[in-house]
Amino acid sequence: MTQASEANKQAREANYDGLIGPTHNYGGLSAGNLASARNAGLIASPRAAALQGLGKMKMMADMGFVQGILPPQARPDIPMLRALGYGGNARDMMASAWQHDSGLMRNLYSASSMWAANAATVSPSADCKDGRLHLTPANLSTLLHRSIEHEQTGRALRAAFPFARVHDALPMQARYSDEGAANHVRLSRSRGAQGVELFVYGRAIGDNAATDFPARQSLDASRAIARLHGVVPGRTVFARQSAKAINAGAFHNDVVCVGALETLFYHQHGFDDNAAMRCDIIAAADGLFDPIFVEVPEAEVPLADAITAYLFNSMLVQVPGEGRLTLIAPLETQEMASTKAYCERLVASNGPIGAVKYVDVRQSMRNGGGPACLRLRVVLTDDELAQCNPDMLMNDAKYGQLCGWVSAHYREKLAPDDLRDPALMDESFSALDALTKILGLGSDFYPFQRAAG
Ligand code: SUG
Repeated sequence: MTQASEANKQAREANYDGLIGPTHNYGGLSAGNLASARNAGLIASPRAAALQGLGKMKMMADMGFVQGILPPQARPDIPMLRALGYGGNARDMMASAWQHDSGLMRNLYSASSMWAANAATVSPSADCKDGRLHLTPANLSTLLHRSIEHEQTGRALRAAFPFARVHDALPMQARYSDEGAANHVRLSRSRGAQGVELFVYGRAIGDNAATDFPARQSLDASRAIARLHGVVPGRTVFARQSAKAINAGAFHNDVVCVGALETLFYHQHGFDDNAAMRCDIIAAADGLFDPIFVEVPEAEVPLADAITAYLFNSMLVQVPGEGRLTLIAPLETQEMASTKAYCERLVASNGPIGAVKYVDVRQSMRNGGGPACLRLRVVLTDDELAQCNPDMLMNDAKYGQLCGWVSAHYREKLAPDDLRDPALMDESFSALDALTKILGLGSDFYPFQRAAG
């Protein structure tokens, strides 16, 4: 065995979750995301949301996984108000924006950076020609409230992974619209071995398979990322998400598909051409591993049920010391008859998935964000892990500190009209200022900290 492959064996998958921010609310901002539309205007609980997210992170750390924390972004986005021509101090700008364009203010208040699966596309060092970990922050150009995330996301990723190659987001243009890891799956024999990267897109330039809802990932974006990361061309697959899935509310591929190690778990209607997708993966994996496909038939779980219950927006993980995989699904999957029964059969079968565990992330789920949306998977060798920012990793002490921080700073309830309260900005910024100390981010991490200096 070569030295390199020996070292590769020591890699593991870390999950970096987006810490849910103090302005979490139900803004109805995401066309094509059924939960966001259905729950628009509900009263949110930022505190419960953040504690649910922290509970999931703690559970993962307790199971023996490396668990990281990505900070929320500063909201409202004051620099964006200035860029749009509002003047005066922050309160003045907000007052006139609320008066002239309340929709804009609702976008600038979104806590959407919590959905870390959209933070970036990640290619582990074992897949990249230069042997480095590559990350490209997603430009999220389809929706205004998400398009303002990428710059600060890049800053957070550079703080978390100082050794990695963190690229800039792709150009902010429809041709390159990119939603990050939510449309990307990596399959491999072991974490540290070279893998196959599956890029899933919803539309290509010049095609006319129109969808009722926006197809947020373009083929050109996926191709550009594969190039930027230097992923070996023969080991990449580009597959098209089905228009049927997008029209049914699967605004990201991770609503109908999840993969881990050799296993791809997906819905019958997830892809345009399942057989071609499987053939392409088998060819790309030749000599590396034998892919295992678990296709969920429409007859057992109708697409609409899969999307409502978020069966596939689960984390598919290999618990340290266990052979078969565990699916970490939202409680909503247990509450839907078809998905619950399917999970029972899945576990009872001899397949690659041996357990299902349910977690409560209801506050996020009401905005269309399940357990998988909340995390960014990053495969790290031991060497790389040793260079990660230790303050951004979860452990018992960090969990206690962060729960205390949430309880001290977050509102119990946030109704749509509460966003008009200028005190919310002050509360949020003072919470985030305190957070920079807990996560070792420095005193110039947020734009409001830099403006003050
Ligand atoms: O982009 N929801 C997010 C949910 C993202 C889920 N992520 C993954 N599937 N990986 C979105 O649609 C709703 C915000 C609101 O309506 O207030 C929102 O942005």
